[in-house]
Formats: sequence, C-alpha cells, structure tokens
Amino acid sequence: MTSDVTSLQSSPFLTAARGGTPSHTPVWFMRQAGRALPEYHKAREGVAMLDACMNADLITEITLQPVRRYGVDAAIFFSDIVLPLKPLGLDLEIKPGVGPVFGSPVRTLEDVEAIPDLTPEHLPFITQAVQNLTAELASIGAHGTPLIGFAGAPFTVASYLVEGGPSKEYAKTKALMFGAPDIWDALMRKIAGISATFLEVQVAAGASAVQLFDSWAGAVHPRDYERFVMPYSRLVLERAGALGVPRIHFGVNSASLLTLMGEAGADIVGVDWRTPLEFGIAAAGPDRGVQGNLDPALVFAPTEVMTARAAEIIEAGRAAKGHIFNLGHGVIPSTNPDQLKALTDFVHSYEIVQ
Ligand code: 1CP
Repeated sequence: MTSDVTSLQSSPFLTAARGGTPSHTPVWFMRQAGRALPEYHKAREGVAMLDACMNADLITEITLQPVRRYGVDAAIFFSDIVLPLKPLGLDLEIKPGVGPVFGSPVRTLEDVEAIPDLTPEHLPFITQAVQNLTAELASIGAHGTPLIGFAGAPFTVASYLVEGGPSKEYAKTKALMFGAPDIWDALMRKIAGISATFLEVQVAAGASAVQLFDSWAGAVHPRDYERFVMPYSRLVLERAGALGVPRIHFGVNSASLLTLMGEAGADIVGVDWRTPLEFGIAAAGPDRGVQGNLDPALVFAPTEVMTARAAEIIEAGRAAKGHIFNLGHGVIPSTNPDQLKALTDFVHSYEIVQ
C-alpha cells in the first residue's frame, strides 16, 4: 500500500498528536531502535556508534528495524542527542556501555564561544537518511508510518558537555548554572541553536513530528527549571513550532516539572513511569496531550501482567486531549523483543469505547 502526506496526517499517531480520536491508541517505544534487537547488533557489527549515526544507509536500516518487527505507529530517527556536536569538530566519542564522552569538557566562556553554530550543511547524511526513510515509511501501515525527529534539550546536552560524560549528580553542570549564570546563558543559547537546527533539518527532509528529550531535567527544582532551563527549551520548541509539526517534550523523574514542560511549548507532554498518567494529564492541562507511560521493566513480567497494566494506562489515557502509548522511558537493552511485539499487538487490539 502506498500513501501520501494527506493520508499520513490521518495516521493514528498524528491524529492523537493533534488531539483527535484515532482508530486505535497509537504506540511506539522510546529507544525502540537499538540494543534490544539482534538485527541491530548485526547491522552495527564493527561500526562505531557515531559512524553508524553518520551513515545514511545504516540510519535508514536501523530506524526501520523496529517498525518491521513490532508494527509500531511511528518510527524514531536513529541518531543521538549529542550527534550534532560531532560534525562541529568537538572531541566526542560514544563509548559502548558508557554513553557520550567529551575529551575536552566545556566550562568557560571561551570554551562555549569556540563551539561553532550548526548549519544544515553540517548534516547532509541526516537529510539523506530522513528522505530515504520517509519514502520507505510511506508504504508501511494503512496510512503510512510517520517519522519522529528528535533532539536533546539544552540542559540534558549541557550535562554531557560540562561533565565530560554521563553523570549522576550533575555537580559541575549545576555549579556552572548556579555560580556562573552568564556562561550558563551562553552555553544554553548555543545548544538551543544547535538542537533547533537539528530538528529543522529533520523536519525539512520529511519528519512529521518531533520529540525534545530533556531526560535529566528532573534533577533540578521547578523554580530553577523555570529560571535556568525552561527559557532555552522554549527557544528550541518555538523554532520547532514554526515548522507546524507536533512537539513532544519528555524528561525522566519530571512529575514536578510537567506543567512547565508543557508551557515551554509542547503539544504532548511525555510522562515517565513513576508518575500516574492521571497526574500527568492533569499537569499537562486540557490543551495538551500526553505520551506514556508503562514501566519499561514490566516487559520482564509475564505477558498478561504486562498487558493488564497497559490496559490501565490506555483507560487512563482517555481523559487526555490525546494519548500516545509508550514506555515511561527507553527500552531496557535486555528486553525480549517478543514482549514488545505482544505489547504492540495488545494496544492495537484494545477497543476504543467512546
Ligand atoms: O530508538 C532509538 O534508539 C532511537 C535512537 C536514540 C535516541 C532517541 C539513541 C541511540 N539515543 C537517543 C537519545 C538519547 N541519547 C538520550 C535521550 C533518551 C533517553 O533518555 O534515553 C540520551 C540521554 C542519550 C545519551 C546516550 N547515548 C546514552 C545515555 C548515557 C547516560 O547518561 O546514561 C547512551 C548509552 C547513548 C548511546 C546510544 N544512543 C543510542 C544507542 C542505540 C546507544 C547505545 C550505543 C550502542 O549501541 O553502542
């Protein structure tokens, strides 16, 4: 079956993302492409993560793998939140089992000013991969399958740049935030520009929704979020809003931030699994939809235990302006893909009663 852009707009994912009533609750999984899939390990054999993220053919293949296997309602572009910093010349590696590592952390105004601005010319492989993908995805599913573009929000990307790698306490990041607000402002503006351009390139090439990952924003107090984090995420979401695509905004441990994360400029607020979906719906307010939020560890329970919890989430989601089913954070690498297939089928077959 082939489909056009008009048909794609009536796909369950984009219908729910715009607050409409889809034929079934749409479902996709954060980090659905990647380590849980044997076909991913095969495709990545002998290829470093960042090299995979800069190879249009590999990006296309890896992005399509979970769509083929699970029949999810959306694809998420295979890349990483730090990827745009690589073509800018930063000393970046994504270390297996660790994550993004920067050889020269960014801590002074001179460090910030040395980071060039990102332009679409830095990302030809992204444009190529998105074009390949949207052409392929158009013929998957009754309406075609939408592609979600994504970027890292300034706080979460800053945490890697300032710490030099993954962190638990964000001590150096917060030291800069609280102690050197001028450097912090320059750094956050710089990253906001980079992340917004990354999203613009993906949407210009055919992505039909975007997700801004502020995975670690839950580490800050709401008042600090409002002052030191939200203005910069708003810059990114405003530029994405000008593109006319639905915007999803997600963070982990974000219960106290959900209202602010919505107000930063989201159409859909991502809810992590520690937060009851009803609470997330109330926090997002009547003008925004929600995404989430099954505990990613429930895939390790018997299938009927997992699906019973999924049913509760679908039921709760009916009170929202729109509900996109997802896990409450990324797929755990040791997940059995058969469980995600069973979960997708369950969500699709669960009857919507008006
Ligand atoms: O479905 C998908 O997998 C899409 C691709 C994707 C996405 C959306 C990857 C591939 N990374 C991301 C986003 C991302 N990257 C986030 C936000 C999502 C989240 O909260 O999980 C974050 C925080 C990162 C940073 C990152 N990159 C980490 C986390 C490190 C930490 O601080 O704990 C890790 C482990 C990576 C590497 C990475 N990115 C993606 C994959 C498949 C991997 C593993 C590398 C490999 O396979 O060798």
